[in-house]
Amino acid sequence: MHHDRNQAAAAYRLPPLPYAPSALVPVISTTTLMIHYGKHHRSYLATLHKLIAETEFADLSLEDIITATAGKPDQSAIFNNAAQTWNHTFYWRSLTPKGGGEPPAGLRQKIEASFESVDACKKALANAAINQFGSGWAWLVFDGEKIRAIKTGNADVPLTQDMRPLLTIDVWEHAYYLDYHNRRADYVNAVIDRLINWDFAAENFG
Ligand code: MN3
Repeated sequence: MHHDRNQAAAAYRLPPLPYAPSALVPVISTTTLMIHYGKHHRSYLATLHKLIAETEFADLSLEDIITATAGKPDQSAIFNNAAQTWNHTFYWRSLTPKGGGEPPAGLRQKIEASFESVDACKKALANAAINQFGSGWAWLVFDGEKIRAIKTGNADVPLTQDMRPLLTIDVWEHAYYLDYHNRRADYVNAVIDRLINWDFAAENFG
């Protein structure tokens, strides 16, 4: 590898999982986590490397690749693999073994101003996740004024819509099918009740 690529290349290494693969049991099984992280996430990153080698994107940060390729049909393979790489890193951090419960005070105030209550916010996030048709993601985002619950299809990420992601839930079938089969709502509700990382969301809210 050429020396001036080192900095960009570092950004594309698979970040370590922030916990052991068994840490989210019983909500997410060790097998699901090992395949999801070790195969799916790794494969998006490996494909991205192949696609951008020797291109104008080779030295860009992941976020810059996503922004530069969003909405361009001839760059959709690069966009999809860059966004899926980013989304999964963000998803691992959106979960934590002793998660769920209530958000910290600063974030809670903003949630109550945006949704009336923390429970209403959790319901809106669950509805976004359950109602996403096909593969995609549910997100809490800050749009500059309010916190909102939104959904995106396939690899799409709110970064390209000028919204700041606070946390995400992966609703691709590979995220839950081994553990929950077709019961996506059970996966989503268990994640929100027991794994969601409100401290991470508060950190992103700033
Ligand atoms: Mn996934």
